Amino acid sequence: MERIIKLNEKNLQLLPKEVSIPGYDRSKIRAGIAHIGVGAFHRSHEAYYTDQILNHRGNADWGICGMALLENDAEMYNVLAEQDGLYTLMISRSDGTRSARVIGSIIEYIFAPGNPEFAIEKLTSPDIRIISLTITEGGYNFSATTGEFQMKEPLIQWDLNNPDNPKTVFGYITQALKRRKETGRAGVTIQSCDNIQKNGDMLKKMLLTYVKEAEPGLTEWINEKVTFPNSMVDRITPATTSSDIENLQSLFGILDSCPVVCEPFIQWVVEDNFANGRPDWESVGVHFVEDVDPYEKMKIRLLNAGHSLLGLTGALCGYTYIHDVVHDELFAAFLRRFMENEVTPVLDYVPDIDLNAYKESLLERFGNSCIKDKVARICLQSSAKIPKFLLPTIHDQLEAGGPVSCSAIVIAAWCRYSEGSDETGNKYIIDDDMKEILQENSLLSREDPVSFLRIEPIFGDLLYSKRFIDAYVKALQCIYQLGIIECLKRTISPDEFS
Ligand code: CS2
Repeated sequence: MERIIKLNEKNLQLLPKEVSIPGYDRSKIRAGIAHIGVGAFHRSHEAYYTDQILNHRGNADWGICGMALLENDAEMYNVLAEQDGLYTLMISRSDGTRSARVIGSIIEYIFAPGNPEFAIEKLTSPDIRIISLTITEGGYNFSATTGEFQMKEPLIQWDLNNPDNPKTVFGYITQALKRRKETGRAGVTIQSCDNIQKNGDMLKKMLLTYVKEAEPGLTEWINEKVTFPNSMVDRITPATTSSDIENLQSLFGILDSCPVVCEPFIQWVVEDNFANGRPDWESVGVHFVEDVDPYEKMKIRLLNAGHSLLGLTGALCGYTYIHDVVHDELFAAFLRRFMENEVTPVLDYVPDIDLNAYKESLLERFGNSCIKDKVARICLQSSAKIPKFLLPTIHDQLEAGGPVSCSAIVIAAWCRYSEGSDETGNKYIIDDDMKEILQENSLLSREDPVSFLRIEPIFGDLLYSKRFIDAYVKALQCIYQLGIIECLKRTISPDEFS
């Protein structure tokens, strides 16, 4: 591209014709949604759906005000501010074709640590009718084993003592709801968009526990005026790299410092339970249903757990990209076996979904080499992911007397992964809030094979299931002695696995 255009409002009309740009006048859009956690996933998913509906008449009240609560979101804030909230979404298909669309739905952006009062006031504003969140699986602050809110966490304690200068989502939202109640404002919907089963119910439970301690008088008002729809969200969205930024320049002539690359597939299944109106997202393909549970269960236990399976086992062989892992027939066969034998039997009936086609589509989606999704992204924060993605399947199978051997291999691979180097000795960084204990217990496992399972906040009482321990120890010994490839081979041809 000869001509490079810097992305901002004033330059929108100068962009090449093949780049879609907002078809609406952004100056006429008001924010009706405050979104906390403006990472790549929000920008490929909810912000994209919302950008589409803003092109339809009658939705001008449903722009997004992005909100960053974490100090390390400052860079993203500065870039988005410089680009007037605009960024490019580059959809990469597996045949190598890409399309670029400038998303205009984020019309305001607030960096809360710089001015918490301003952020609280925004969340209190009557214009804001939906507060949505992508704060990652770890952001909900519940114990993996008890499911209870962790009141003793230092940041939660900080918020309890500094209600006007909070740091966590619980502190911010509580303060805003309190002010809404005091000023007689209407209710609001709080919409979780994270990969947690019954994410809305979970969020409600966590928030009410916090509120009981921080503002007990608010509980009733929340029960009456605030809804927490459950939802299943889906679109594979890798972290943006510098080569994505370069590709956008060379292919489309756009200079954008915070583009997002994602797959073509997108899905959002939401419980239609909104306290104070919502955009007509159904007109752009969002699926509203009465009960999201079977959809979430299917997605989290097949897609997300499938991802972790590929990431943790693939990392041991030194793979960098998820597509390379799944293009290896052995890993693909292992994934199919896990989905078929261990996950499918404990799923519920999912209306309107052909489960076999869904599972095959996952292999295709994981295999998209053009999105360059990294093993490292999948493995990060496994301590927050595995308890939500995989442990429920193991527990259900143990209760049903069904197979757990593939799941045990994934946990054993996670233990071996946590040593911090792959099977050829290459070191990598373990990006996990629990990395010290993970690494310590994984190294101890060479002597005491169940040491990793002793991490009680993750595994709870799994340590007391003899059937699981047997499968796990067998898998771990096999990985230690013969390596992950041999371990998978023996699982795929069980006769050889004695
Ligand atoms: C991934 C998800 O974080 C992970 O481990 O499984 O980010 C996954 O890509 C998305 O949930 C897809 O919708």
